[in-house]
Amino acid sequence: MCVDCGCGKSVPFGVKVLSVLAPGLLRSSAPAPASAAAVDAGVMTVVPAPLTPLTVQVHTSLLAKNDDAAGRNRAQFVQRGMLALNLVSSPGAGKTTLLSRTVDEFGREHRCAVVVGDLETDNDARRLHRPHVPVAQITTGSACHLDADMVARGVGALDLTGVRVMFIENVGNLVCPASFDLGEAVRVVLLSATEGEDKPLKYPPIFKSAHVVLLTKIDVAEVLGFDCRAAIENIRRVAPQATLIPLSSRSGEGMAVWYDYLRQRLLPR
Ligand SMILES: Nc1nc2c(ncn2[C@@H]2O[C@H](COP(=O)(O)OP(=O)(O)OP(=O)(O)O)[C@@H](O)[C@H]2O)c(=O)[nH]1
Ligand SMILES: [Mg+2]
Repeated sequence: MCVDCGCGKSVPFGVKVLSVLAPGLLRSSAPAPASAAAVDAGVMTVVPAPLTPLTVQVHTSLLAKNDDAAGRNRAQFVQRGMLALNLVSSPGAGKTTLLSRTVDEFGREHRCAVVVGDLETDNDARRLHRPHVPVAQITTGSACHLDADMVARGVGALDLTGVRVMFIENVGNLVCPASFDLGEAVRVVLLSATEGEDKPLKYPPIFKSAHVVLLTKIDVAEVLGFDCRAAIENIRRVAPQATLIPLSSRSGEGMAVWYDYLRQRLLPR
């Protein structure tokens, strides 16, 4: 978790909007105040004994603050009649490719918007931007996950007129995003054929928190020697609660099942 890997502190982040109405508009957030963890770090160095209880306390308050913001996001999504999904995976599992195809196909039927997080660059926002798709890129600087406050800033920068589905592409990371509720209704975890069948066993918290697991890049599974059956068994063992959809954003196999899943979860207007 973040407090163990050292990322659990407030960091400055940026929001860049790519939308129909305001292409290229840049909004930078004010730097966040230094966190209690950073201030306390010196004390912990001098007196190492209380380090463990103090760390737990910081973690708890960090997540409690995030949960409050996530609750506000969730209420706003429901009030606006928007289905919000948080897409999580290791780097390169195919989140942006999946969303590009989804906004081109499903997005013609139901208006979609995207908030996408990366440490640096607006590459993914540019890949996702279409005249009919408002997109905000969050650059987290050093944070290896999105938090609910970042999402609120990104969503707040978009023109949400007519939007039925809000996709949130999280920073590529199978560990820390598991702890951060963003206010989504559906958490989507991607496992790609290029990663190996054992990842659900090695990174169980994120899979246990999933409503749906997408087994991606199945078009290249055979050539890679990726054992889809073993991967599916591992997903089912760790995440029996999740809907499992094997698909390929490249060949299109399984995409119709994904769109059906989205359709069934749309909020009434
Ligand atoms: N063969 C194949 N390649 C895919 C598929 N989906 C994505 N890719 C490729 O996988 C690479 C990474 O895809 P992205 O969509 O950028 O992955 P991502 O999860 O958004 O990556 P980050 O945002 O950096 O975490 C790209 O070269 C894609 O072309 C797929 O279904 N099949
Ligand atoms: Mg991406």
